[in-house]
Amino acid sequence: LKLFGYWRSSAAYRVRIALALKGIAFENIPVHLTREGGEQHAAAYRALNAQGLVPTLVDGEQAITQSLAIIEYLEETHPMPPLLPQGAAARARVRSLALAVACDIHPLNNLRVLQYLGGQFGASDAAKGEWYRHWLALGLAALETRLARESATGAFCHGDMPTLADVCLVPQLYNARRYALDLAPYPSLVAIESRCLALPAFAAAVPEKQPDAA
Ligand SMILES: N[C@@H](CCC(=O)N[C@@H](CS)C(=O)NCC(=O)O)C(=O)O
Repeated sequence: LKLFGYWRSSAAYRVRIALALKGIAFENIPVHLTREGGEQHAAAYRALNAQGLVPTLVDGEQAITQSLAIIEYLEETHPMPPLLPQGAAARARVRSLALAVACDIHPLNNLRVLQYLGGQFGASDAAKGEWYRHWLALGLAALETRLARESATGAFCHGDMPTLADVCLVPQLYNARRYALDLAPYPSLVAIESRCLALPAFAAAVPEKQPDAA
């Protein structure tokens, strides 16, 4: 397996956590997102990933894009340990928490969105930071409400084993720290994050431990 990613990409970070939790060996192939305008835009990479985004997982002849599709592929090809719980309602809850991060927080704060805000609308770095923290705070507040009030929450987002929801939450909180969001309003999220990061699989996947970390 080859993972095309970038140390600070939170979508790639999700996949690294899933690979580590499942104990799957892989080759890490860095795609630098800012050097020379961004290697993700090069024709050779776009041949693998038409969107020009990381991550891409290559398994033999298959190139799989979209971090959640990659993780569901890993779940189906390497079921143990599972990242989705048993039961339709429980699986829907975990996917709903994961998608709240992956569909409603992350895309608004992606590099290309921030670059467009600056290039097209003249947004300053300070304005881009405000934008970033606005969407992040809105999304994290809803997650905090859910995780605090729903009885299915355990030591992790769902019960006492890490799931796809934790795999998405932890990289998003990394981004929150990077953009200096005050995390005090999200005690449930921070407690779950610290339990995750105490596990070797999560610890091994952190951006600073990757070979391409600047
Ligand atoms: N929904 C996609 C998002 C992928 C994505 O946006 N990746 C970011 C890094 S976290 C990226 O490649 N950005 C490059 C750019 O914006 O030019 C996924 O989950 O894989």
